[in-house]
Amino acid sequence: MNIGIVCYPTFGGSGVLATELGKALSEKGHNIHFITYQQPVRLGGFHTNIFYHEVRVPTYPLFDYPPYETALGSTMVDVIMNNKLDLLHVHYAIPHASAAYMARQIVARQGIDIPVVTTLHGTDITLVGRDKTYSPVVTFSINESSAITAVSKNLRDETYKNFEIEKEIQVIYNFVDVKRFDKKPVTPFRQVIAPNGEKIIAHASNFRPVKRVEDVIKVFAQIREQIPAKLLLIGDGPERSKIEDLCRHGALCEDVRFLGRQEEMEEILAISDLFLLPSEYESFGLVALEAMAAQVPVISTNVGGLPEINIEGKTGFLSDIGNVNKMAADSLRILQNPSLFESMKENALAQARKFDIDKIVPQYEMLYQRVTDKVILHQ
Ligand code: GMT
Repeated sequence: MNIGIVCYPTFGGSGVLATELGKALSEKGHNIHFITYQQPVRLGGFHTNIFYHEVRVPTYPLFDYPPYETALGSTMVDVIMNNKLDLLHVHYAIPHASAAYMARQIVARQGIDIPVVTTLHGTDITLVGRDKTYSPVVTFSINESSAITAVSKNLRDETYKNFEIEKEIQVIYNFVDVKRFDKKPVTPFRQVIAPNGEKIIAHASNFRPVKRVEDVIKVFAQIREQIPAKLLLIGDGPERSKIEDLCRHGALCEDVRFLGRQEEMEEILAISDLFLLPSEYESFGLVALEAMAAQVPVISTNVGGLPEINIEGKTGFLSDIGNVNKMAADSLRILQNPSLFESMKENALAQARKFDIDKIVPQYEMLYQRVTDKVILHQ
């Protein structure tokens, strides 16, 4: 099939998922056309049947706000017409679903019917989309999609609760390529980070308030009071300088490393002993699944889709939002108990396997067959 994938090209979970999906589909023989404003970060390398179409947004002195949605819709039309696309799969509703609606109407005038699959990822529904500035357009464009998917049951339910959705929302969970995370820890790397055999705790996010990175620091401070430990902070975003201040005040600087945005998560997770995700909300928590695939137990909150991924007492522990004392106690329980640690590592990997790329990508292919009426034949 010729598939157009529209996504944010950045380090956010929706862009990562969309890019990994495109790569997996291309390996199965589909032609994938990414339509976005920058090369997606996880794309890398050369792939014979992956194409990248950049959305250019020319500026003009009149525009205080350059009209990205118009530029995106026009690029979609161009790609549909010139590459005989069979369908458009848009990740993150805003503004991708409404731009796809517009493109679909335009090509319909030329006698082309292009199905649109919209995948809801989280903040497009729970934070941004619910705002009344966006909600009528989000509701309309979701309802106009040929098929709608959500990345967890929780996100599906939140969408039904907050929007008047007239269609079925299918849950297709996010996935991870378990093979990619099957790395042996690189001893010299571990020694640089933890020269005296300290435990290594990791957190990765876009450092937005919803991630509650402050709680990561609070939990880490309590862990470090009890055992030698190092904290790796991966990612960047608006809260970063506040977090740096917090580390300085708590005299934690020596034991906290800010690694910035990283593409090779598997290398960092391979040397990590525990992953912290104390978010106020996660529709899924893709990064927690990646940690589990690397056999790293997860300490998370119990919000959103997280309980569907992180299983209490098996793959890690879950706490109420802000309960840093429990998160620290649970972390120590795992780090100080070798047999619990080993069993959680195994359980984490077993749980990640349930969300393996090989199990989830065919679910998208089946959906594509349904909306296009085309049968996919793999050699
Ligand atoms: O976490 C973010 O703020 C980024 C956001 C995105 O759209 O890139 O992530 C959302 O989608 C991810 C992929 O489906 C999910 O794993 C994240 O849980 C979700 N984030 C939130 O719900 C806050």
